[in-house]
Amino acid sequence: MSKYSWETIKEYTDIKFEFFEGIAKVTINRPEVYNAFRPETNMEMLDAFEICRERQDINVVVLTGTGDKAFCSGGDQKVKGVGGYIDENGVPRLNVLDLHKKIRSLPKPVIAMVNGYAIGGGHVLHVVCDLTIASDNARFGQTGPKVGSFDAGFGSSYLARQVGQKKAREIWFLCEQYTAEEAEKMGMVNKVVPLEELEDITVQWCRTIMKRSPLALRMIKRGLNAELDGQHGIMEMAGDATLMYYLMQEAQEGKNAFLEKRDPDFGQFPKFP
Ligand code: S0N
Repeated sequence: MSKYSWETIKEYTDIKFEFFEGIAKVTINRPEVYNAFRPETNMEMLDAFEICRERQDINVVVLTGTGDKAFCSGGDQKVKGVGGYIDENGVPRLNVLDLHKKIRSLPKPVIAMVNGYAIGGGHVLHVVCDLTIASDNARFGQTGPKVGSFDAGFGSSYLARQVGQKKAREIWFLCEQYTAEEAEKMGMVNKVVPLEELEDITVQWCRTIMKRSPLALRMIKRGLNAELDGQHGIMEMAGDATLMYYLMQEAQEGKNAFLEKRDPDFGQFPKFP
């Protein structure tokens, strides 16, 4: 039971989506399968993250799982079929990849609050979040090559940026589990705390982050992503540069001159060295 007054933002089947003092919390709510995701779970999370992007009163997002056993145990093996995870209409999907992109693109910080197993695709979910705070009972690991799957995308390349190439290969090749403390030492977890303090510390971190400049945080996230994301990362960073330019008088002058059918007077604006 949380001591914070989380208010439901929207009702879903597989997730809880709540709000408290500027923080949105997305909770995978399938404890019977250790919060494994099925296509519907990912569709709901995609919808929730889109709301996080749009809502002005949401500053930071926390991703977690219900209970004290698991953050997320990856793709639901019970609905895995030929070509992917089978949705309610019988269509095979790999739509957790869309969620990875969504989390990385979100112009707000996303914190994984890891409250137990972060395994397989569940491990990748914490990897793609901006920060990870883990309870001391958390366990981390990939299982793909053991259970017939793999993530050669962010789940390996971005993981390698966090823990180094050798460790990333070890994690994927051996499919062992690592303690929260080991994961912190490797550099893929920011902080390990007692389970009973996990939400408190996460809220504390959110409150600190919310005292910082949102636009500065946004640009830092973009820059750190761009370093790994190639043309796509540059495009997102360039998009934000355009956004900031549109906030300036210099950009307004161009538009106003067009609408007023005159030459723009760009000479009035400073050329910083
Ligand atoms: C988490 C583990 C280690 C916990 O072990 P423990 O404590 O012994 O508990 P269990 O008894 O095993 O589990 C408790 C109950 O939960 C069910 N359950 C657990 N995990 C899953 C799961 N992933 N799917 C369905 N059910 C699960 C158990 O069955 C049990 O329920 P009952 O008692 O009713 O049987 C351990 O559970 C474990 O190892 N779990 C499996 C971890 C795993 O292999 N996950 C899948 C890995 N693969 C992926 O995630 C796919 C990656 C992916 O999604 C992807 C990647 C790239 C591109 C696209 C995709 C994509 O597919 O979309």
